Amino acid sequence: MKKIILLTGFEPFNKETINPSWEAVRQLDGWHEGEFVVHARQLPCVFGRALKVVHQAVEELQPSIVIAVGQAGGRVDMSIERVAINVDDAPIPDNQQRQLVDQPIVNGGPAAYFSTLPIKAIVHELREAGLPASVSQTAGTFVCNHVFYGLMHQAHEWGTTMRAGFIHIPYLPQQAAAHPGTASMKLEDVVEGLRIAVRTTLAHTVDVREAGGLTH
Ligand code: PCA
Repeated sequence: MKKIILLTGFEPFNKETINPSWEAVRQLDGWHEGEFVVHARQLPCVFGRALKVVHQAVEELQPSIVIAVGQAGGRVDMSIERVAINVDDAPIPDNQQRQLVDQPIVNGGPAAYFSTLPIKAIVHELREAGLPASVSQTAGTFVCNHVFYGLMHQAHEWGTTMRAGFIHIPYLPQQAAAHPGTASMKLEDVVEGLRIAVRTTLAHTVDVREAGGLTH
């Protein structure tokens, strides 16, 4: 039996008609890499429900690795998230018109969880491949951070060896055309970047030591 890598992407939100995260991960559904096979799942952009879909997929598939992916319009590169924080503070309503403010994701849960992906190695390999990438110090406080935190909490509670993390990606060029001045990445580059992220995760159980922080 093949081991499973779960990739998730989101449905469109905030008046967009497309979400590059789902467009990219769906292209990798069924991709075999050595003893691993990728399963892609779409998440609703809805607090609570998105996490439910993730929890169910993890229970059902028992993946070795989970990489959740989301759109971050305005970001300039593939942002490999370092940390998920235990708060929902939505700047806009979710797709069910709910706007949670300053609510813990898990009551009494730890303030934060770190990604267990080799984030520095992924940034290194993406840059080597000519793709823009950086470590990100915040996944925001909207549905993406919500899913990231809930996923890491699930991994922690279960005490599994499952490794998990989150990658934010920029707009597609067609979206950026409607938001002048914002950066974009072509879908095929994002798909290739995610392949690199998966391969790098498989190759590195321990992260590389390389500077990736910020002064502010
Ligand atoms: N991006 C949003 C939620 C869904 C998505 O693709 C976020 O960054 O929270």
